[in-house]
Amino acid sequence: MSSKFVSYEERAKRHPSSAARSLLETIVRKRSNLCVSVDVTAKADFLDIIDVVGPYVCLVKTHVDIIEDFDSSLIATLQELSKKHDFLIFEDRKFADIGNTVALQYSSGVHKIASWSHITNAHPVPGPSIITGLASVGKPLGRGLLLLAEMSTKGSLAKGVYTEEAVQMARAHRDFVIGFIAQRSMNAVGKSSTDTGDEDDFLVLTPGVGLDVKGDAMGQQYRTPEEVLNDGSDVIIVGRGIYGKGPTVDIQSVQVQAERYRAAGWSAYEKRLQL
Ligand code: S5P
Repeated sequence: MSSKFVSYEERAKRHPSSAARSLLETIVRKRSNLCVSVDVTAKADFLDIIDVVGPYVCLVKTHVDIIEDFDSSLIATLQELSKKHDFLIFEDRKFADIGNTVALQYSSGVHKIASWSHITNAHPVPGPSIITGLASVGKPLGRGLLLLAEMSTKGSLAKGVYTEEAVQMARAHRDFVIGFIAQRSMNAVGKSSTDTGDEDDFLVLTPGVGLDVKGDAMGQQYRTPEEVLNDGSDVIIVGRGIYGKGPTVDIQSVQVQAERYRAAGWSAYEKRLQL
């Protein structure tokens, strides 16, 4: 029986983008479609969590601008951990400015994101120039970009025509845009059922994933790995569900939760191949 979903392995073989292929190959090698979002403010916690979740993830998502004691040694250690545990790095920078400004924010400043982050993301709100600005820095380095086509929060404005336009922008820049932050597959968005054009294979990375709670006090909304995989998501992004909500990090529990979410994401993937 052939599934309506194609396996990661098959997609890795034929994906035109090397950044997308790298992520798909990592997913297959590690049997993990889990991305852990490490949103903590102390460098020591940040690196401890990554060292512990490393074996269970295909991707580590960062917000480097929230780290209080950031210095360049943090990036060097992050890169060592990425090699040690075989995962890629995604700085969740959510660029949203004119092309010239985002190119500078991506390449320069304290964080020099393009030099170490395999994948980053941008809001499509400024229009296609945000892609050309970021591509001028990221493409020569073999980086990949995700557009925020939808968000996980209550009352998000990223819907309807906005989402459709984001997908059209991505189709026009397939050489750099590898996919979306979204809640479902975007491949068919804006296409009629009789469309015989190019088959898209955009990756979909989905935040707002939790097994125990449905939301937080600030508008976040959670769905289960199975729900998002069945809607066509490829990678689950999990933050507090893994590293907890308390002021201190319980590193043993982080390991248990990372394996729990890895297993949940992978079994949801294996189930959908039967659909
Ligand atoms: O729509 C979105 C897009 C993103 S990238 N909703 C999100 O929650 N995110 C990010 O995913 C958010 O910035 C945070 O880093 C992570 C979710 O964290 P959690 O603790 O709620 O799992």
